Parts: sequence; structure tokens; C-alpha cells
Amino acid sequence: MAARTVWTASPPHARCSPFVPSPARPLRSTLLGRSPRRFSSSRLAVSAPGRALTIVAATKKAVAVLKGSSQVEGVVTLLQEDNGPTTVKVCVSGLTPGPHGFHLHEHGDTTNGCISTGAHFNPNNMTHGAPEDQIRHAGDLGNIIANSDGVAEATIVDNQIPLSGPNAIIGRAFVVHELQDDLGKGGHELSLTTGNAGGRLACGVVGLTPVM
Ligand SMILES: [Cu+2]
Ligand SMILES: [Zn+2]
Repeated sequence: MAARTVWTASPPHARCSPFVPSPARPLRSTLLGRSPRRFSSSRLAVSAPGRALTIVAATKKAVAVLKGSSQVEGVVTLLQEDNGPTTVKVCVSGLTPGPHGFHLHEHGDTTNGCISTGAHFNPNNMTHGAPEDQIRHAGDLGNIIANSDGVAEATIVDNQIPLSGPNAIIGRAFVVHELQDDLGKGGHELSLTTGNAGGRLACGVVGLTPVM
């Protein structure tokens, strides 16, 4: 399952900038008797003959606020339209410059800090890998890279972390790590389970939030 990561420049200050929603994409489409490109039948509202057909896309949005025992903190915002890929916007501050493993872990449980979020989310019983690998945990999102101010910003588009359906990630948790994730290729005894990404600096449970 392909995934791509787009790195964006960070602002000069060492904090995450407030999340600004991407340019408004219409949630409602109006079709005038033409073939719909795609639609969610469960949400399809058909009006009287000769009138406009209104389709409401099943967009879902979620958020996770990352905290830990250090000064590392961040916000993750997720958006999924219908059954398409999930777009994940990440901003984490307080990091040491360089790459840090970033994963979705199995449990939305922080009773014992980030340790109680368990292992990487792995519904298909795979070994650890890179986001673009065929063999990977669903929760393997690779690394985020902190700049010299300790701020990491990234936009990740991924097919294995849906916000609805049997593998929905609502109620699970994001974790940002101390070290670089070796993506399963480091030859360390932990490479194929955790990417040898070291300690858990901050984590946050994914919860639904209004789309608008
Ligand atoms: Cu992790
Ligand atoms: Zn993994």
C-alpha cells in the first residue's frame, strides 16, 4: 500500500503553528442529472424528479493531542473522505533535531504514560516496515524530521489507517519516538518489531472531531 510524505518548511519559531484547515473543499455536491463520479449510497438523498440531486460525502475528521513526560508536544489532525486514503497532518515541537519514529500504536490507553499504548497497530499480523512497504504494520508511518528549532511538520497520506470500518483507528494512539525508525532494515533485534526507535517521547489518543 503506497504512502507518501510531503515535508513542509517550519516557521522560524519553535512551536507548532495553529492548525489551519486546508482550502474549503465542498462537502456537498449538487448534480443536475449527470452521472455521479462517486457517491456514498448510505448518504444519498434523492430529490423529486427534475430537481437537483444532493450528495453528502462521508468525510471524517479526527485529532490527537500528543503529550509526554518531556517538553515534547504536538497535534495530529486526520481527514478521510469516503473510503479514500487518510491525510495526516503532524506538528510536533520540543524534539532534538533530526528524524524521529512516528507510529500509530494499538491502544488508546495512557494510564501508564505512552508505554500503555502497546505495540504498533498491526491488524494484518505483519512485521515492521516502512510506510511504502507491502509488509509493514498498519501503524508504521516512518519518521518525522525535526528542524534545528526542534519542530517537525509533515503531511502523510496513507491507506492503512482509516477513520471508519473494521480497522478504524479512532481510539488508538500516535506515538513519537526518541530515535530514528530504521524501517525494519537496521539489522537490530528490534528492527522488525519497533524499528529500534527508542523511547516514547509523547503520545495522544485519536478522537473524532467535527468536520467543519
Ligand atoms: Cu512507536
Ligand atoms: Zn511497526
